[in-house]
Amino acid sequence: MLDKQNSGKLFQSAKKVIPGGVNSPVRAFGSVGGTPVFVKSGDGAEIADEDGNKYIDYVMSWGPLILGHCHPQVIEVLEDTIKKGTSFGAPTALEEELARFIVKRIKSIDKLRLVNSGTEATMTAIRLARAYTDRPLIIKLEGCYHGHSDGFLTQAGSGMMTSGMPASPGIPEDITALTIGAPYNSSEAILSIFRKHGEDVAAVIAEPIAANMGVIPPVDGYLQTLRDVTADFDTVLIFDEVISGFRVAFGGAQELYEIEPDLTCFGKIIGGGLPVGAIGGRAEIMDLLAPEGSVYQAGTLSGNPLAVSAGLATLKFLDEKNPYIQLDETTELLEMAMTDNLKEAGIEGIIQRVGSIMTLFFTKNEVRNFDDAKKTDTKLYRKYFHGMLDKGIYLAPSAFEAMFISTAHTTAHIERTIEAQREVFKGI
Ligand code: KE4
Repeated sequence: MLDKQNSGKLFQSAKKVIPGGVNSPVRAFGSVGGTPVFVKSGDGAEIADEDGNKYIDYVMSWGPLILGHCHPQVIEVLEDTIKKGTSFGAPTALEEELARFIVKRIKSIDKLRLVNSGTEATMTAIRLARAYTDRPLIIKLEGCYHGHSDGFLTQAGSGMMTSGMPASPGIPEDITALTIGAPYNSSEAILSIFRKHGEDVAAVIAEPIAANMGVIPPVDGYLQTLRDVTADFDTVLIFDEVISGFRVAFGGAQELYEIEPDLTCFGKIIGGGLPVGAIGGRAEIMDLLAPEGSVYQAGTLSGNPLAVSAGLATLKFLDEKNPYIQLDETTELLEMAMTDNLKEAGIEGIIQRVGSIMTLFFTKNEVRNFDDAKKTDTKLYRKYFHGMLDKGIYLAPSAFEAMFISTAHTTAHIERTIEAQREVFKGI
Protein backbone atom coordinates (compact mmCIF):
# COMPACT_ATOMS: atom_id res chain seq x y z
CA MET A 1 0.00 0.00 0.00
CA LEU A 2 1.33 3.47 -0.83
CA ASP A 3 1.64 6.07 1.92
CA LYS A 4 -1.21 8.50 1.21
CA GLN A 5 -1.34 10.24 4.60
CA ASN A 6 -1.16 13.77 3.22
CA SER A 7 -3.93 13.06 0.70
CA GLY A 8 -5.96 11.64 3.60
CA LYS A 9 -5.45 14.71 5.74
CA LEU A 10 -6.22 17.04 2.84
CA PHE A 11 -9.36 15.09 2.00
CA GLN A 12 -10.66 15.29 5.57
CA SER A 13 -10.01 19.02 5.83
CA ALA A 14 -11.33 19.78 2.32
CA LYS A 15 -14.62 18.12 3.19
CA LYS A 16 -15.16 20.78 5.84
CA VAL A 17 -15.32 23.55 3.24
CA ILE A 18 -16.06 21.80 -0.09
CA PRO A 19 -19.04 19.44 -0.51
CA GLY A 20 -17.55 15.94 -0.57
CA GLY A 21 -14.08 17.50 -0.49
CA VAL A 22 -14.00 17.76 -4.29
CA ASN A 23 -15.12 20.11 -7.01
CA SER A 24 -16.41 17.36 -9.24
CA PRO A 25 -18.05 14.22 -7.84
CA VAL A 26 -16.18 11.54 -9.77
CA ARG A 27 -12.90 12.69 -8.17
CA ALA A 28 -14.04 11.58 -4.71
CA PHE A 29 -13.40 7.86 -5.39
CA GLY A 30 -17.06 7.23 -4.45
CA SER A 31 -17.45 4.14 -6.57
CA VAL A 32 -14.00 2.65 -5.92
CA GLY A 33 -13.72 3.60 -2.25
CA GLY A 34 -10.64 4.77 -0.42
CA THR A 35 -9.04 8.19 -0.24
CA PRO A 36 -8.73 10.24 -3.41
CA VAL A 37 -5.20 11.05 -4.46
CA PHE A 38 -4.49 14.76 -4.07
CA VAL A 39 -2.32 15.61 -7.05
CA LYS A 40 0.55 18.05 -6.62
CA SER A 41 2.05 18.15 -10.13
CA GLY A 42 2.01 16.65 -13.58
CA ASP A 43 4.77 16.11 -16.13
CA GLY A 44 4.23 14.42 -19.48
CA ALA A 45 2.36 11.17 -18.85
CA GLU A 46 2.97 11.24 -15.09
CA ILE A 47 1.55 12.88 -11.98
CA ALA A 48 2.87 13.14 -8.42
CA ASP A 49 0.66 13.29 -5.35
CA GLU A 50 0.99 15.19 -2.08
CA ASP A 51 2.82 12.23 -0.51
CA GLY A 52 5.45 12.13 -3.22
CA ASN A 53 4.01 9.04 -4.92
CA LYS A 54 4.33 9.02 -8.73
CA TYR A 55 1.83 7.53 -11.15
CA ILE A 56 1.44 6.95 -14.84
CA ASP A 57 -1.69 8.96 -15.53
CA TYR A 58 -4.49 7.56 -17.70
CA VAL A 59 -7.08 10.12 -16.61
CA MET A 60 -5.16 13.10 -18.06
CA SER A 61 -7.70 15.55 -16.65
CA TRP A 62 -10.48 13.50 -18.35
CA GLY A 63 -9.28 14.14 -21.87
CA PRO A 64 -7.95 17.68 -22.45
CA LEU A 65 -4.28 16.71 -22.15
CA ILE A 66 -3.78 14.83 -25.42
CA LEU A 67 -0.21 16.22 -25.41
CA GLY A 68 0.41 15.28 -21.77
CA HIS A 69 0.94 17.48 -18.72
CA CYS A 70 2.97 20.68 -19.15
CA HIS A 71 3.72 20.28 -22.85
CA PRO A 72 6.53 22.80 -23.57
CA GLN A 73 4.66 24.49 -26.44
CA VAL A 74 1.55 24.96 -24.30
CA ILE A 75 3.54 26.24 -21.31
CA GLU A 76 5.51 28.63 -23.51
CA VAL A 77 2.42 30.18 -25.09
CA LEU A 78 0.76 30.53 -21.69
CA GLU A 79 3.85 32.26 -20.27
CA ASP A 80 3.81 34.73 -23.17
CA THR A 81 0.05 35.30 -23.01
CA ILE A 82 -0.23 35.80 -19.27
CA LYS A 83 2.25 38.69 -19.37
CA LYS A 84 -0.26 40.63 -21.49
CA GLY A 85 -3.20 39.93 -19.18
CA THR A 86 -5.55 37.08 -18.37
CA SER A 87 -8.95 38.34 -19.43
CA PHE A 88 -10.46 41.53 -20.84
CA GLY A 89 -14.15 40.87 -21.33
CA ALA A 90 -13.64 42.38 -24.74
CA PRO A 91 -13.08 40.79 -28.16
CA THR A 92 -9.53 39.75 -28.98
CA ALA A 93 -7.93 38.63 -32.24
CA LEU A 94 -6.98 35.32 -30.60
CA GLU A 95 -10.62 34.22 -30.36
CA GLU A 96 -11.16 34.66 -34.07
CA GLU A 97 -7.94 32.73 -34.74
CA LEU A 98 -9.23 29.72 -32.78
CA ALA A 99 -12.71 29.95 -34.29
CA ARG A 100 -11.31 30.26 -37.81
CA PHE A 101 -8.90 27.37 -37.16
CA ILE A 102 -11.82 25.07 -36.32
CA VAL A 103 -14.21 26.42 -38.98
CA LYS A 104 -11.57 25.86 -41.66
CA ARG A 105 -11.01 22.24 -40.68
CA ILE A 106 -14.42 20.88 -39.66
CA LYS A 107 -16.72 20.73 -42.70
CA SER A 108 -19.98 20.89 -40.73
CA ILE A 109 -18.99 24.09 -38.94
CA ASP A 110 -19.60 27.54 -40.47
CA LYS A 111 -19.51 29.45 -37.17
CA LEU A 112 -18.34 28.79 -33.62
CA ARG A 113 -19.09 30.27 -30.21
CA LEU A 114 -16.59 29.79 -27.36
CA VAL A 115 -17.85 29.14 -23.83
CA ASN A 116 -16.21 27.90 -20.61
CA SER A 117 -17.17 24.24 -20.34
CA GLY A 118 -18.69 21.32 -22.17
CA THR A 119 -21.82 21.77 -20.08
CA GLU A 120 -22.28 25.31 -21.36
CA ALA A 121 -21.70 24.11 -24.90
CA THR A 122 -24.35 21.38 -24.83
CA MET A 123 -26.81 23.52 -22.86
CA THR A 124 -26.51 26.23 -25.51
CA ALA A 125 -26.80 23.76 -28.37
CA ILE A 126 -30.13 22.53 -26.99
CA ARG A 127 -31.41 26.09 -26.59
CA LEU A 128 -30.39 26.85 -30.17
CA ALA A 129 -32.09 23.71 -31.49
CA ARG A 130 -35.34 24.53 -29.70
CA ALA A 131 -35.26 28.10 -31.02
CA TYR A 132 -34.43 26.96 -34.56
CA THR A 133 -37.19 24.33 -34.71
CA ASP A 134 -39.65 25.93 -32.30
CA ARG A 135 -40.14 22.45 -30.78
CA PRO A 136 -39.84 21.32 -27.13
CA LEU A 137 -38.55 17.73 -27.06
CA ILE A 138 -34.97 16.53 -26.86
CA ILE A 139 -33.83 12.94 -27.38
CA LYS A 140 -30.74 11.91 -25.44
CA LEU A 141 -29.14 8.49 -25.45
CA GLU A 142 -29.07 6.62 -22.14
CA GLY A 143 -25.66 6.47 -20.56
CA CYS A 144 -24.35 9.42 -22.51
CA TYR A 145 -23.25 12.39 -20.47
CA HIS A 146 -23.49 15.94 -21.75
CA GLY A 147 -22.62 17.89 -18.61
CA HIS A 148 -24.90 18.83 -15.75
CA SER A 149 -27.55 21.20 -17.13
CA ASP A 150 -31.06 20.33 -16.01
CA GLY A 151 -32.44 18.64 -19.09
CA PHE A 152 -29.58 16.14 -19.31
CA LEU A 153 -29.57 14.71 -15.82
CA THR A 154 -31.70 11.68 -16.55
CA GLN A 155 -30.09 8.29 -17.10
CA ALA A 156 -26.79 10.09 -17.59
CA GLY A 157 -23.35 8.53 -17.61
CA SER A 158 -20.04 9.59 -16.06
CA GLY A 159 -20.32 10.76 -12.46
CA MET A 160 -24.08 10.12 -12.34
CA MET A 161 -23.59 6.52 -13.36
CA THR A 162 -20.72 6.15 -10.92
CA SER A 163 -22.99 7.26 -8.08
CA GLY A 164 -25.90 5.20 -9.44
CA MET A 165 -28.14 8.28 -9.64
CA PRO A 166 -30.91 7.73 -12.25
CA ALA A 167 -31.73 11.41 -12.13
CA SER A 168 -30.75 14.34 -9.95
CA PRO A 169 -33.03 15.93 -7.33
CA GLY A 170 -33.66 19.64 -7.83
CA ILE A 171 -34.87 19.34 -11.39
CA PRO A 172 -38.60 19.93 -11.97
CA GLU A 173 -40.49 17.08 -13.60
CA ASP A 174 -41.64 19.58 -16.26
CA ILE A 175 -38.05 19.84 -17.44
CA THR A 176 -37.06 16.17 -17.45
CA ALA A 177 -40.39 15.39 -19.13
CA LEU A 178 -39.07 17.19 -22.20
CA THR A 179 -36.13 14.80 -22.50
CA ILE A 180 -36.81 11.40 -24.05
CA GLY A 181 -34.21 8.73 -23.41
CA ALA A 182 -33.36 6.08 -25.97
CA PRO A 183 -30.94 3.16 -25.62
CA TYR A 184 -27.57 3.85 -27.29
CA ASN A 185 -26.93 1.85 -30.46
CA SER A 186 -30.60 1.05 -31.07
CA SER A 187 -31.82 2.33 -34.44
CA GLU A 188 -35.20 0.70 -33.84
CA ALA A 189 -35.70 2.65 -30.60
CA ILE A 190 -34.89 5.97 -32.24
CA LEU A 191 -37.15 5.29 -35.24
CA SER A 192 -40.06 4.30 -33.01
CA ILE A 193 -39.70 7.49 -30.92
CA PHE A 194 -39.71 9.54 -34.11
CA ARG A 195 -42.79 7.75 -35.37
CA LYS A 196 -44.59 8.88 -32.22
CA HIS A 197 -43.03 12.26 -31.46
CA GLY A 198 -41.01 13.27 -34.52
CA GLU A 199 -42.87 16.51 -35.21
CA ASP A 200 -42.12 17.69 -31.67
CA VAL A 201 -38.44 16.76 -31.44
CA ALA A 202 -36.09 19.74 -31.55
CA ALA A 203 -32.87 17.76 -31.34
CA VAL A 204 -31.16 14.46 -30.88
CA ILE A 205 -27.95 14.89 -28.89
CA ALA A 206 -25.42 12.07 -29.07
CA GLU A 207 -21.92 11.28 -28.05
CA PRO A 208 -20.99 9.85 -31.48
CA ILE A 209 -18.69 7.54 -29.55
CA ALA A 210 -20.12 6.96 -26.09
CA ALA A 211 -17.35 7.43 -23.53
CA ASN A 212 -19.22 8.12 -20.29
CA MET A 213 -20.44 4.61 -19.64
CA GLY A 214 -17.07 3.34 -20.62
CA VAL A 215 -16.09 3.50 -24.30
CA ILE A 216 -18.88 2.17 -26.52
CA PRO A 217 -18.40 2.68 -30.29
CA PRO A 218 -21.48 3.19 -32.47
CA VAL A 219 -22.56 -0.02 -34.23
CA ASP A 220 -22.45 0.07 -38.03
CA GLY A 221 -25.20 2.26 -39.42
CA TYR A 222 -26.31 3.72 -36.09
CA LEU A 223 -24.98 7.23 -36.63
CA GLN A 224 -26.32 7.18 -40.20
CA THR A 225 -29.78 6.34 -38.80
CA LEU A 226 -29.54 9.32 -36.44
CA ARG A 227 -28.52 11.53 -39.37
CA ASP A 228 -31.23 10.25 -41.72
CA VAL A 229 -34.16 10.35 -39.28
CA THR A 230 -33.26 13.82 -37.97
CA ALA A 231 -32.98 15.10 -41.54
CA ASP A 232 -36.36 13.54 -42.42
CA PHE A 233 -38.03 15.30 -39.48
CA ASP A 234 -36.07 18.61 -39.71
CA THR A 235 -34.70 17.84 -36.27
CA VAL A 236 -31.28 19.19 -35.26
CA LEU A 237 -28.60 16.51 -34.89
CA ILE A 238 -26.11 17.53 -32.21
CA PHE A 239 -22.83 15.64 -31.86
CA ASP A 240 -21.37 16.07 -28.41
CA GLU A 241 -17.67 15.80 -29.32
CA VAL A 242 -16.41 17.16 -26.01
CA ILE A 243 -14.35 13.97 -25.67
CA SER A 244 -14.07 12.73 -29.28
CA GLY A 245 -13.33 16.12 -30.85
CA PHE A 246 -9.68 16.28 -32.02
CA ARG A 247 -9.22 13.05 -30.01
CA VAL A 248 -10.21 10.07 -32.18
CA ALA A 249 -9.17 11.90 -35.36
CA PHE A 250 -8.25 15.46 -36.10
CA GLY A 251 -11.80 16.03 -37.32
CA GLY A 252 -13.26 14.00 -34.46
CA ALA A 253 -15.89 11.28 -34.73
CA GLN A 254 -17.70 13.13 -37.53
CA GLU A 255 -14.56 12.70 -39.67
CA LEU A 256 -14.00 9.09 -38.57
CA TYR A 257 -17.57 8.01 -39.35
CA GLU A 258 -18.20 10.56 -42.17
CA ILE A 259 -21.43 11.91 -40.68
CA GLU A 260 -22.17 15.64 -40.70
CA PRO A 261 -24.17 16.83 -37.66
CA ASP A 262 -25.99 20.17 -37.64
CA LEU A 263 -24.30 21.32 -34.41
CA THR A 264 -21.15 20.10 -32.67
CA CYS A 265 -20.13 20.67 -29.05
CA PHE A 266 -16.46 20.77 -28.09
CA GLY A 267 -14.53 21.08 -24.84
CA LYS A 268 -11.43 19.59 -23.23
CA ILE A 269 -8.75 19.38 -25.97
CA ILE A 270 -9.64 22.75 -27.58
CA GLY A 271 -8.65 24.44 -24.31
CA GLY A 272 -5.38 22.54 -23.89
CA GLY A 273 -6.14 21.98 -20.21
CA LEU A 274 -7.77 25.33 -19.44
CA PRO A 275 -11.53 25.87 -19.02
CA VAL A 276 -13.22 25.90 -22.40
CA GLY A 277 -16.18 24.74 -24.45
CA ALA A 278 -17.54 25.59 -27.88
CA ILE A 279 -20.63 25.17 -30.02
CA GLY A 280 -20.21 25.12 -33.78
CA GLY A 281 -22.42 24.44 -36.75
CA ARG A 282 -24.42 25.70 -39.69
CA ALA A 283 -24.57 29.49 -39.92
CA GLU A 284 -28.37 29.52 -40.21
CA ILE A 285 -28.55 27.96 -36.74
CA MET A 286 -25.52 29.63 -35.15
CA ASP A 287 -26.64 33.10 -36.26
CA LEU A 288 -29.63 32.79 -33.94
CA LEU A 289 -27.19 33.38 -31.08
CA ALA A 290 -27.16 36.85 -29.49
CA PRO A 291 -26.15 39.45 -30.45
CA GLU A 292 -26.61 38.33 -34.08
CA GLY A 293 -29.90 36.67 -33.18
CA SER A 294 -32.06 36.61 -30.12
CA VAL A 295 -31.07 33.31 -28.48
CA TYR A 296 -29.28 34.51 -25.41
CA GLN A 297 -25.97 33.03 -24.28
CA ALA A 298 -23.09 34.80 -22.54
CA GLY A 299 -19.98 34.28 -20.41
CA THR A 300 -17.59 36.52 -18.51
CA LEU A 301 -14.54 34.47 -19.42
CA SER A 302 -15.70 33.05 -22.73
CA GLY A 303 -12.80 33.13 -25.19
CA ASN A 304 -10.32 34.28 -22.58
CA PRO A 305 -6.78 34.57 -23.91
CA LEU A 306 -5.26 31.89 -21.66
CA ALA A 307 -7.67 29.08 -22.62
CA VAL A 308 -7.67 30.17 -26.26
CA SER A 309 -3.89 30.31 -26.55
CA ALA A 310 -3.43 26.95 -24.81
CA GLY A 311 -6.11 25.47 -27.05
CA LEU A 312 -4.64 26.95 -30.21
CA ALA A 313 -1.16 25.68 -29.33
CA THR A 314 -2.59 22.20 -28.81
CA LEU A 315 -4.62 22.18 -32.04
CA LYS A 316 -1.72 23.57 -34.08
CA PHE A 317 0.53 20.81 -32.72
CA LEU A 318 -2.09 18.18 -33.66
CA ASP A 319 -2.52 19.74 -37.11
CA GLU A 320 1.23 19.99 -37.85
CA LYS A 321 2.49 16.77 -36.23
CA ASN A 322 -0.58 14.57 -36.91
CA PRO A 323 0.21 12.21 -33.98
CA TYR A 324 -2.95 10.13 -34.51
CA ILE A 325 -1.14 7.12 -35.93
CA GLN A 326 1.30 7.17 -33.00
CA LEU A 327 -1.57 7.57 -30.52
CA ASP A 328 -3.42 4.69 -32.14
CA GLU A 329 -0.35 2.44 -32.12
CA THR A 330 0.48 3.18 -28.48
CA THR A 331 -3.08 2.52 -27.39
CA GLU A 332 -3.33 -0.61 -29.51
CA LEU A 333 -0.18 -1.92 -27.82
CA LEU A 334 -1.87 -1.36 -24.47
CA GLU A 335 -5.11 -2.97 -25.66
CA MET A 336 -3.41 -6.09 -27.05
CA ALA A 337 -1.17 -6.60 -24.02
CA MET A 338 -4.10 -6.13 -21.63
CA THR A 339 -6.10 -8.65 -23.61
CA ASP A 340 -3.24 -11.14 -23.26
CA ASN A 341 -3.04 -10.44 -19.53
CA LEU A 342 -6.76 -11.13 -19.13
CA LYS A 343 -6.43 -14.43 -20.97
CA GLU A 344 -3.33 -15.46 -19.00
CA ALA A 345 -5.06 -14.68 -15.71
CA GLY A 346 -8.33 -16.34 -16.76
CA ILE A 347 -10.25 -13.16 -15.99
CA GLU A 348 -13.40 -12.28 -17.97
CA GLY A 349 -12.83 -8.89 -19.53
CA ILE A 350 -13.05 -7.10 -22.84
CA ILE A 351 -11.48 -3.90 -24.05
CA GLN A 352 -13.38 -1.42 -26.20
CA ARG A 353 -11.28 1.19 -27.93
CA VAL A 354 -11.50 3.98 -30.48
CA GLY A 355 -8.14 5.57 -31.19
CA SER A 356 -6.55 6.74 -27.94
CA ILE A 357 -9.55 6.24 -25.66
CA MET A 358 -10.41 2.82 -24.30
CA THR A 359 -12.13 1.01 -21.46
CA LEU A 360 -11.49 -2.38 -19.87
CA PHE A 361 -14.89 -3.83 -18.93
CA PHE A 362 -14.96 -6.83 -16.60
CA THR A 363 -17.49 -8.88 -18.54
CA LYS A 364 -17.39 -11.55 -21.21
CA ASN A 365 -19.86 -9.92 -23.59
CA GLU A 366 -19.57 -6.90 -25.83
CA VAL A 367 -20.87 -3.71 -24.16
CA ARG A 368 -23.20 -1.96 -26.57
CA ASN A 369 -25.37 0.22 -24.33
CA PHE A 370 -26.18 1.46 -20.82
CA ASP A 371 -27.78 -1.80 -19.70
CA ASP A 372 -24.80 -3.85 -20.84
CA ALA A 373 -22.43 -1.46 -19.06
CA LYS A 374 -24.40 -1.71 -15.82
CA LYS A 375 -23.99 -5.49 -15.89
CA THR A 376 -20.18 -5.36 -15.84
CA ASP A 377 -18.36 -6.36 -12.66
CA THR A 378 -17.77 -3.04 -10.88
CA LYS A 379 -16.67 -4.80 -7.67
CA LEU A 380 -13.81 -6.37 -9.58
CA TYR A 381 -13.03 -3.00 -11.13
CA ARG A 382 -12.74 -1.56 -7.61
CA LYS A 383 -10.12 -4.16 -6.65
CA TYR A 384 -8.32 -3.71 -9.97
CA PHE A 385 -8.32 0.08 -9.60
CA HIS A 386 -6.68 -0.01 -6.18
CA GLY A 387 -4.24 -2.74 -7.16
CA MET A 388 -3.08 -0.61 -10.07
CA LEU A 389 -3.02 2.56 -7.99
CA ASP A 390 -0.73 0.90 -5.46
CA LYS A 391 1.60 0.01 -8.31
CA GLY A 392 1.72 3.59 -9.54
CA ILE A 393 -0.89 3.42 -12.29
CA TYR A 394 -3.62 6.07 -12.03
CA LEU A 395 -6.80 4.89 -13.76
CA ALA A 396 -10.24 6.49 -13.74
CA PRO A 397 -11.80 6.04 -10.26
CA SER A 398 -14.88 4.64 -11.98
CA ALA A 399 -15.61 1.65 -14.21
CA PHE A 400 -17.65 3.90 -16.49
CA GLU A 401 -15.01 6.23 -17.85
CA ALA A 402 -12.34 6.07 -20.52
CA MET A 403 -8.59 5.67 -20.31
CA PHE A 404 -6.99 8.64 -22.08
CA ILE A 405 -3.62 8.07 -23.76
CA SER A 406 -1.49 11.07 -24.74
CA THR A 407 1.48 11.70 -27.01
CA ALA A 408 3.56 11.70 -23.79
CA HIS A 409 2.78 8.01 -23.11
CA THR A 410 5.79 6.01 -24.33
CA THR A 411 6.19 2.27 -24.84
CA ALA A 412 8.09 2.29 -21.54
CA HIS A 413 4.95 3.60 -19.84
CA ILE A 414 2.88 0.94 -21.57
CA GLU A 415 5.29 -1.82 -20.53
CA ARG A 416 5.26 -0.67 -16.89
CA THR A 417 1.47 -0.58 -16.99
CA ILE A 418 1.23 -4.08 -18.43
CA GLU A 419 3.68 -5.48 -15.87
CA ALA A 420 1.73 -3.86 -13.04
CA GLN A 421 -1.53 -5.25 -14.40
CA ARG A 422 -0.07 -8.74 -14.69
CA GLU A 423 0.86 -8.65 -10.99
CA VAL A 424 -2.49 -7.19 -9.97
CA PHE A 425 -4.38 -9.85 -11.90
CA LYS A 426 -2.41 -12.51 -10.03
CA GLY A 427 -3.66 -11.11 -6.76
CA ILE A 428 -7.31 -10.70 -7.81
P1 KE4 B 1 -17.66 19.83 -18.65
O1 KE4 B 1 -18.83 20.71 -18.30
O2 KE4 B 1 -17.26 18.89 -17.53
O3 KE4 B 1 -16.47 20.64 -19.23
O4 KE4 B 1 -18.10 18.92 -19.89
C1 KE4 B 1 -19.23 18.12 -19.75
C2 KE4 B 1 -19.17 16.98 -20.75
C3 KE4 B 1 -19.92 17.09 -21.90
N1 KE4 B 1 -19.90 16.10 -22.83
C4 KE4 B 1 -19.12 15.01 -22.67
C5 KE4 B 1 -19.12 13.95 -23.73
C6 KE4 B 1 -18.32 14.86 -21.50
O5 KE4 B 1 -17.55 13.76 -21.35
C7 KE4 B 1 -18.33 15.87 -20.53
C8 KE4 B 1 -17.53 15.77 -19.25
N2 KE4 B 1 -16.73 14.59 -19.11
C9 KE4 B 1 -16.52 14.15 -17.75
C10 KE4 B 1 -15.68 12.87 -17.77
N3 KE4 B 1 -16.30 11.81 -18.44
C11 KE4 B 1 -15.88 15.21 -16.91
C12 KE4 B 1 -15.30 14.72 -15.60
C13 KE4 B 1 -16.05 15.31 -14.43
O6 KE4 B 1 -17.29 15.44 -14.50
O7 KE4 B 1 -15.37 15.61 -13.44
